[in-house]
Amino acid sequence: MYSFNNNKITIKDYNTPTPWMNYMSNGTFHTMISQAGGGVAFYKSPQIWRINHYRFFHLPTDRSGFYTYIKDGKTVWCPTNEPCREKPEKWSATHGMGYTRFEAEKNGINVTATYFVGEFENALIWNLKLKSDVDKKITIFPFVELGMMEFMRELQWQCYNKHQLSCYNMDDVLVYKYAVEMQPKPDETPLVYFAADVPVKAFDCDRDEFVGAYRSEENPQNVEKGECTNSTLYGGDPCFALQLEIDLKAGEEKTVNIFLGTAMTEEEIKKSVTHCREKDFVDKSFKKLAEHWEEHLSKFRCEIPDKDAEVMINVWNPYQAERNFQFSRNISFYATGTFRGVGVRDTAQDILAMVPFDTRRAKDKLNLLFTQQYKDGHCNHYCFPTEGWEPVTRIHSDNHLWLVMAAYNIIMEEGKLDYLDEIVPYYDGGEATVWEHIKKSIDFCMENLGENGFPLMLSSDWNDMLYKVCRKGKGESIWTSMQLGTVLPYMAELAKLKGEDGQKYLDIYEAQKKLVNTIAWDGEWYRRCITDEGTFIGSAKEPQAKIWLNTQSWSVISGMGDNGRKAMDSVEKYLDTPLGIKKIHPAMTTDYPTKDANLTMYNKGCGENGSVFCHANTWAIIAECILGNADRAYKYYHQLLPMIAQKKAGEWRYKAEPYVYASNIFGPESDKFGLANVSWLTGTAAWMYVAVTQYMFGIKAKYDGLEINPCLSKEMLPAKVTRVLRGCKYEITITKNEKTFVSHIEGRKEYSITI
Ligand code: IFM
Repeated sequence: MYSFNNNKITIKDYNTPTPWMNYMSNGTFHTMISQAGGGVAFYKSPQIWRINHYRFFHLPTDRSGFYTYIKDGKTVWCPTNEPCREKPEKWSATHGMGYTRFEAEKNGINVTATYFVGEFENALIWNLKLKSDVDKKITIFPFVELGMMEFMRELQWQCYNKHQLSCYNMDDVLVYKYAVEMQPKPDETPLVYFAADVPVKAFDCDRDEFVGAYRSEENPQNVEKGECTNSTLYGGDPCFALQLEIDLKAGEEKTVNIFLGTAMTEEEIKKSVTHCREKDFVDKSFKKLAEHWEEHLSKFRCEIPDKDAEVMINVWNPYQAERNFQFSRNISFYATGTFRGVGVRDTAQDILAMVPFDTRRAKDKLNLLFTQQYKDGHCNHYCFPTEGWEPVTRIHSDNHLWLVMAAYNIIMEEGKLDYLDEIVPYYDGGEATVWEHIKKSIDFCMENLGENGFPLMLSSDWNDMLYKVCRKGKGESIWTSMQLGTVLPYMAELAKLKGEDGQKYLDIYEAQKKLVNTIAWDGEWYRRCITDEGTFIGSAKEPQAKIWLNTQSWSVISGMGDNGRKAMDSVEKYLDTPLGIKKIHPAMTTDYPTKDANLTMYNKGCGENGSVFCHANTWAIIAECILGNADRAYKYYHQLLPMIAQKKAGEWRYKAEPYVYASNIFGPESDKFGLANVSWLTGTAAWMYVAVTQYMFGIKAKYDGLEINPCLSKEMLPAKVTRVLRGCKYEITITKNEKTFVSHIEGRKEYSITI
């Protein structure tokens, strides 16, 4: 059904259990596209500048998209396979780094359609290569169903606002103008265009004219008729459809390029289209894209016996992490891109996997998050920098602490303190250096301790669902204490490097550690939190949700848990399944701990209630590496590899892509055990990358150099790794009997290597 080959995956059957997606982006213009050509394009923000219609959760699934109808006599088919009922005789879809390619054949016509977004113009390029065995005249109809740019407005106000839209022809370039009452940022809203680099015979801008009544993308009436009607649209439902006549000589290959792009004015559209139509533009853009990814992925590469792990480590995990860094949790097949902007907690974690690749990108993102911090040290929960909307101001106990971790990682990667001196404004006025910002994070935590001395939960910690048990403001988070414990030594180290006294951070650490080992220890594991009423969640004494994963793994990560080893044994005993580690055990009923302050509305085994929560699995892998348990770390790592979990669960049970991590997998208490959910945009991507590169391979940037401390099981040995640090390339070899050798291949080495 699929095969991996270098930096790509080829899917041979279009009928996958869910759409298997890929993302394309140049940082401004973005597209998500499935193996069947469905998907959505947007300019900067899917919330306010969405280009085409993608109908989430509707039947048929995965519509609409970026389709080209091939009309060959009476036969109509699409190289994307969907949406026509008539199917190609041969077909494959290949997802690569920033591009997707369809190869299809029918009735002697061969089409290769490559979709990508290049660096030089804000456009999705469809590069079509057409070939025929015999002389043929065919008509092709590239088509995009446009939508209102604001998805929520479309759902609510479409009946009025649709009559303010226009879509028209400007010298064979179709233009869509979204200018409606009360839209956000009208002056920054682009025009959308659709152009080809071959003559246009006719076009349609009115979707209903092109498709016809009671029809769909499956069988547009103007394709059936073989001609567009040159419809324009000043009010109604817009589309872009072009009619292109192609004369194919036997054996000859013809190239047609289609550009779906954005520009601010008609003049700019003309310039952009002229540029796109230049002879080498498409080839140059594609070459640049390939070079970009080659460069990006060269920062860390490994050769190991486990080839499934190898392809994830070298290609798909860093690729997913980059896309996740870029899009936060905004838009995927599962997330509609309507409500979540940039989450401080999530994005700060995503930054961790960007740091080894590009510290400037990491710093820019982190600086954005610092603008959401208040002078007292707490942070907004989400912000909407592109849309300009008000942030979500709930105060969580963890957001501000993630900022410390991200900043520390940047300093270690760069091996210099400069970043700490960058000045970033506070959300509530004034500005401060990054160093001051992160000190405030700790201060806020210390000023918000509960009766037992742990950090107050506030509006929850990393586990979203804890919000209900601390509404009265008294609940305390044991996990946040461990998160604090993880970053306090970082603060002490940074203070020392800055020539300041960091002892107070170590003192706080010791005090919290004591609480963790006394109040939080339950006998077999660490408890999770304390409710407003003083009940311990995550205790053997409780009837449900007795053990939670995070306080076990973080007891080790923070170094606080004197019983960390025992706690991690309990993880294996109670939480591990063949498809990954559950977040809690046993799953809860919806009236626990009380009907009014219940922890969950999720069905058992789903989402936050007893699923295998992949993000949190990464911390168990890290904890096992810290404890030196290479075999267990590998077991946890390997069982979550998407292609392995998919094989074990079965492709039609697992459903999601076998090349990217999902957020969670339904747990054994669900009758759908093994169903992977919310793939692509998940914190799993960043943390899994950190887990495998920095803990299993054990290759970590430290202030004065590279630390190499592997924890690899036999399946990963021998290992050969190249890692670029501060412009210097190293080759690290770890032999079967766990001896490590390092050679310096490129760049000027100015720091130490510790093995
Ligand atoms: O930590 C959260 C994240 O912010 C959103 N998804 C679920 C996670 C766990 O609750």
